[in-house]
Amino acid sequence: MVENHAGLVRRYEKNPILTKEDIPYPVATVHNAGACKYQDRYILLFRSHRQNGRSIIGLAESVDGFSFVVHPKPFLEPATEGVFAEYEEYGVEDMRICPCEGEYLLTYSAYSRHGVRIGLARTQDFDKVERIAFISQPDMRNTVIFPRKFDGYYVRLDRPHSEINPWPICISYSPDLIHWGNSRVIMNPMKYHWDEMKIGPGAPPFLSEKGWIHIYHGVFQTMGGAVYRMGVALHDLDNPERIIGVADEWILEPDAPWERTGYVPNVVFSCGVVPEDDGTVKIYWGAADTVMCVGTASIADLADLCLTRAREPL
Ligand code: BMA
Repeated sequence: MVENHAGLVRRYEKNPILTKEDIPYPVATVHNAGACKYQDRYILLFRSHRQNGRSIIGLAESVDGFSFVVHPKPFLEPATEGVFAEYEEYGVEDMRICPCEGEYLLTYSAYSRHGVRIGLARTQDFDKVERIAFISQPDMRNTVIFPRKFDGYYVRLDRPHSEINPWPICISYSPDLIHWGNSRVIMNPMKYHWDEMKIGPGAPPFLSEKGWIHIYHGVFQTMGGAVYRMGVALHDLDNPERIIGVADEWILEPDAPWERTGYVPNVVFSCGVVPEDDGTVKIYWGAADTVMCVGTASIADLADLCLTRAREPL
């Protein structure tokens, strides 16, 4: 394992763990995978650009979380009929696997001539997928659902866009997964800071002893283009809209050669984590929108960083 500059996230020494050569159908990239553990197997639902520039979702599985085998067929491609076809015409991207109350909720970006909105699907077995609904209007991306309900409500973090306050993280609630409301902005990008241009939910939140840990992405615009890094925030255990602390420093930035160059240079972007019983978490990220990587971190260290090196969330 090699330490990154902050030492919190340890990169797996055999990164990248998936490249387009591992995919048994023609694709240009494999990145931004949702992740979970299902029946003692690790599952990645990754995004791939087809050679027409539009994205689909593929499935890979592993027994150790590091060495993955890809299924022969894609997991989800744009729908061909009905309302889903209309809103998925340009592709499906960046799927999150949200384990919630005994099932796996899947959120993804659906692109079409109408913009980008969030699709919600579910699976019980990672074989059959049932699309449920679109749960946002355009333009919304990056939606993660907490692993449990709070006072009977599902809770999600998402990321809308407005000209007045571009790209903050919001929270909203739903009794039935379809109708969402009571939304509030709970976290903003910070001026002249590594996440000043935009922030967005990354992986579904997971538990630490101090609260829910949410790994998010932050973007900084430079003369050489945007740089995508990862940060961490700690949410209250019983009231997830209360952010206890956001770490002032990023936890991972593009550094390895395959993170610095590729389809989109200087990107590390996580859609999935797997918390383990030994107090560590496996963090999966897409590198330069081209390959998949993994690293590990101590869950307690991530929580501590949010408490000891905090900045204001709003
Ligand atoms: C964002 C999304 C991500 C992507 C990132 C960097 O806007 O499209 O899927 O990884 O840009 O290109």
